[in-house]
Amino acid sequence: MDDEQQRPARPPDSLALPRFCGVATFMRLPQASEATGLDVAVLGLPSDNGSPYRTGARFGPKAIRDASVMLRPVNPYRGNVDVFSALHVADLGDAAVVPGYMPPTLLQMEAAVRRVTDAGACPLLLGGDHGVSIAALRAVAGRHRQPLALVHFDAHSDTWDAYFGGERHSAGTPFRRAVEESLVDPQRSLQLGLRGSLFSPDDVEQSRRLGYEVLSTDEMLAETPPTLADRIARRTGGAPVYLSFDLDVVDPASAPGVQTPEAGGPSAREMLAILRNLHGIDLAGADVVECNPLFDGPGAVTALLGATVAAEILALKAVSR
Ligand SMILES: [Mn+2]
Repeated sequence: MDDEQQRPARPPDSLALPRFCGVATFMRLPQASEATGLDVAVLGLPSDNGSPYRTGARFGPKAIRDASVMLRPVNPYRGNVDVFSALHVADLGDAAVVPGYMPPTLLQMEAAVRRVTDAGACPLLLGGDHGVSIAALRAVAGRHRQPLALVHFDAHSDTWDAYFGGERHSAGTPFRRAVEESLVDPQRSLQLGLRGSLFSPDDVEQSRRLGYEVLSTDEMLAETPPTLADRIARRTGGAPVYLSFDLDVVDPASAPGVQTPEAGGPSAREMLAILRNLHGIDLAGADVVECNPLFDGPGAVTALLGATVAAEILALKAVSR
């Protein structure tokens, strides 16, 4: 027996296991500790301090990253753009948070997002409950020194004034605070996908009084994805856009793993068609929030949808450059 035969069998390189296992980064991107030189930085905001009811969104970033490892870099809905050739992207891990304590958590998350925006990169944020968005908006609007155009997909307006006798920061309040703090220009902003039961008849009107354009789920789905995308582009009018995507905008059949499911929403397919048609958007920051793996269905369908939505946002950014 010669040396060649005694050598243990080793698979050729082409059969080496891809890096699907172990600690996942978003879409198996490289990890980075800072955003210098990046076009987009993925950052987790693992807080559910703002959840009034079904807590667990703190595990959302981890679940979305785990589900994202099977996603591929070429997007056939955007002219086969190879997202990671068009954009320098890395995963910065998660912001520090203080579980159970909203004010210090908001400060920690804002500081983490500022490290991205100060480096000139666009943050792609993985929540977390929707209460994280106010921290992100403070950082992104601060960087751009102007109110942002908000494109907000959600079954709920999240423009309530306070919860539990005066608490001003929760998953239900960020988009009122954002107007009060001049972080968003409501005249250039839309809330899309609202539906379901209300606390009071005023719940939707309160958003319109703040200046937002509001489309219910039925109104959103009455338009074709291209005409809806045109409407969003006209409304945002070239201002820097913050896109906030609450996974509960999608029907609970496609996204059961959320804090506040609302029956009767768009399917995953209908929602992705809308995202894949968006154009004319100068994306300054984005979040995908309310993924709660503790309530997710078989196959982690909500996390997979969250990962896919985040990948579509990256593709939008890639073709906008
Ligand atoms: Mn929300």
